[in-house]
Amino acid sequence: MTYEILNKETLTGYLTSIKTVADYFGNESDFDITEIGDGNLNYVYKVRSKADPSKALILKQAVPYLRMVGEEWPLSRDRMSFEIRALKLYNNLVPKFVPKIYHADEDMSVLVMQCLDDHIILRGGMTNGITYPKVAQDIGIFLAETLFRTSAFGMDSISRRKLMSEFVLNTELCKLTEEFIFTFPYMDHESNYVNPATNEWAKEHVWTDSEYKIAVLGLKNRFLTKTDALLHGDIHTGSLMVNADETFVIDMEFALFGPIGFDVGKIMANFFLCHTAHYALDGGNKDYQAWLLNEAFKILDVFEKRYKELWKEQTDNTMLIGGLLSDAESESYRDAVMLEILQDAVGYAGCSMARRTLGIAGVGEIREIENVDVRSELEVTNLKLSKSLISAHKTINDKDQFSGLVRSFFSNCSFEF
Ligand code: ADP
Ligand code: SR1
Ligand code: MG
Repeated sequence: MTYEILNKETLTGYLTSIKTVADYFGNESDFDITEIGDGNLNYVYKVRSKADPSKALILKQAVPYLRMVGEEWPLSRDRMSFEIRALKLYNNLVPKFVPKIYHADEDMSVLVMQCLDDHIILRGGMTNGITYPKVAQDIGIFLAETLFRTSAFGMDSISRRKLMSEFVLNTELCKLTEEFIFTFPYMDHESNYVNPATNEWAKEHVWTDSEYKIAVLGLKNRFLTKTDALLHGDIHTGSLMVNADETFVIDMEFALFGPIGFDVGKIMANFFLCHTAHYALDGGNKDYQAWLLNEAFKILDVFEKRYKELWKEQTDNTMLIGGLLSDAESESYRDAVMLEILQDAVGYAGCSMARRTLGIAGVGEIREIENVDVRSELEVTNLKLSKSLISAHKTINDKDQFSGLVRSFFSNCSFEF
């Protein structure tokens, strides 16, 4: 089918022509259709059967521009092909953590998938101070399974190179990350967010701090050149849909082969950002803030434990074959690889703190605070944490040091809002 941008009027015709969708809806074609996209890039429609409202599906379509800016910012809709490929792969690797696919159409840049009707975006829940008992465990397992099983320790060489070839041309979204996470926030760039007091602080402590900027460039270089595993590429609390029992990962259009620590650090940073926001959101609810930090570090614990288990189970792979290393050698080599991931995670968490503060795409729990002075105090706090993480990342030797750094940073923060 030739590409066309769908709308509420044309959606029904498109959907009813797809057999899996028609079967799902029992050939009913009278729908309630709502555009629910709150993301930065695409259009997302919830399509519900009027005859049986318990039946609903999601249709996501990429348009040839960046939604958050508009048609004046062209962006290839190829991004949907990478989301489709990654979601198909995740449906094989970790089906319980991702939506089922009903239809995938690369020509139309469309994905029709399971509607997570009983789930909400984790960022919204965390902004409202809700705890989710399973979320850290689920994220840790999701990360370990997807990252290990697409790494050179979890795949044979030929299958892995074929898989890499399916993602290598996700050029435009990789470029967005290169610019919006690793470049623009560290300079006085026209695309940056504006809050005068925050920008004043950034001028003095970020944009003119050579050591910091060069350390960020080191992390950018690793992002560009290190192909540890297939990353989600945009895993933050807005890409997770949750309830008390289940965690789903969505929105994998940024998928690329890159350094494992990027995904691990990015999601952890989003818990730190929310921790900062809570100083203002509910006057510093210490119990909730403690939950946020505990969960962030639980993600890391669960990830590391499961990753090591998978390593032990998988004896022959691209990197290691039986007989190459003794058990003791294997363990010490594995510990060295895990340490590299940890140090990367610390550094990339630092980059995420800065990009969500100074870059165009912020986080709602802070950007939506109306009082600009309060907001600025929180933003400066996030920048200070970013600087600490980035300057320390290569010296962190274990998870406790990482946790100690973040916990002592926050325990020295006090605000009077
Ligand atoms: P974008 O790529 O533009 O960032 P997302 O994939 O993040 O778009 O989707 C935007 C919003 O649509 C999400 O924040 C969520 O509210 C909703 N959404 C996306 N996928 C689903 C789904 N499978 N079930 C229910 N809601 C969804
Ligand atoms: C212009 S950058 C937009 C951002 O939104 C996506 O969710 C990614 O995080 C990207 O960096
Ligand atoms: Mg997206």
